[in-house]
Amino acid sequence: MTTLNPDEEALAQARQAVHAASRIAVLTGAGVSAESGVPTFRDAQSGLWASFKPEDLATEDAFRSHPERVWNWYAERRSRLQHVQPNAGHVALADFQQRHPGRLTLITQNVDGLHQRAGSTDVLALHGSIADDRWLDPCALARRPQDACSVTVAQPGQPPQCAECGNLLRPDVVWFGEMLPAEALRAAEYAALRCQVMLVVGTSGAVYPAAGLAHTARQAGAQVWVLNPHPSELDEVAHGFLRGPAAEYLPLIFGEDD
Ligand code: BV8
Repeated sequence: MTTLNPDEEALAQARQAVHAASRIAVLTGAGVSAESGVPTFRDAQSGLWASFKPEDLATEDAFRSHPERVWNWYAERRSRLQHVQPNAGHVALADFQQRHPGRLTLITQNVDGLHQRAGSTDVLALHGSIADDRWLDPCALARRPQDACSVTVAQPGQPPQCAECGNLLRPDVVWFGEMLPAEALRAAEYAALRCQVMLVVGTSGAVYPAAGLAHTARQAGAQVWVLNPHPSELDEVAHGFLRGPAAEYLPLIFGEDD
């Protein structure tokens, strides 16, 4: 009998727990996209953004005060995403979901769309999508609520603007201080309450209410695993730890039965 090293032991236990469960919840953060080459949310900002903290750019106030700065931060992140692919971790989750319909609920804090591009379905995207835009304000000239702005003029480096009322387009993400999409959050809370196993992957656990879902799962009796090469603020609710990279560990946990 070969003795497993602690990591192999933990991986075997996590794989066993996942394959024995009929209701699995997975909560991911920026770390699941790290091996696709997408800087994590709190990686030291580089280049133009070195002097800004993401939390100070990802707010409505920041956008209203410096629309170009915030718009261009998103433009740079969007252009980077044109050149990256989902990694083996994204694919392992998508393949498991396809092999076992209805067994795995994927909840993500990420806005990069890589889970969806890997083939995951019904992804609960708590913080929206960086690929989409929406109007900053209701149309100032609308006679009816459904009359949204339609005419946009786009100056390079500026957010597109309604030529008639001056409204700005903004990224369709959830900024700090903004409510999360109610339906996605409700479904995520439901999954956290009902799951038998929750895997928390690649998140520092600093942002709420998303991080609170791990507490909800733990309190509801689920077995909680944290997959993160580094300590996180959610270690306190974990039963087990997988101290490695998501792109390597997720295929080992969710891969085909031997
Ligand atoms: C809300 C979209 C109700 C934008 C994001 C004052 C007023 C209002 C609210 C608050 C307040 N004070 C606090 C709050 C709550 C606030 C909050 O939590 N603040 C924190 C900073 C304390 N939350 C909110 O504001 C939320 N809304 O509460 O509404 C409300 C409303 C009004 C008034 C009162 C209450 C909205 C939060 C959503 C913010 N938007 N993103 C954008 O992306 O531009 S959050 C942002 O952080 C990203 O979505 C990101 O996913 C998320 C969490 O970060 P992580 O994913 O964990 O990424 P991070 O870099 O931190 O960590 C990466 C991890 O990966 C690390 O642990 C690393 O070790 C690991 N890793 C690295 N490599 C790998 C790896 N893991 C595995 N494999 C690897 N290879």
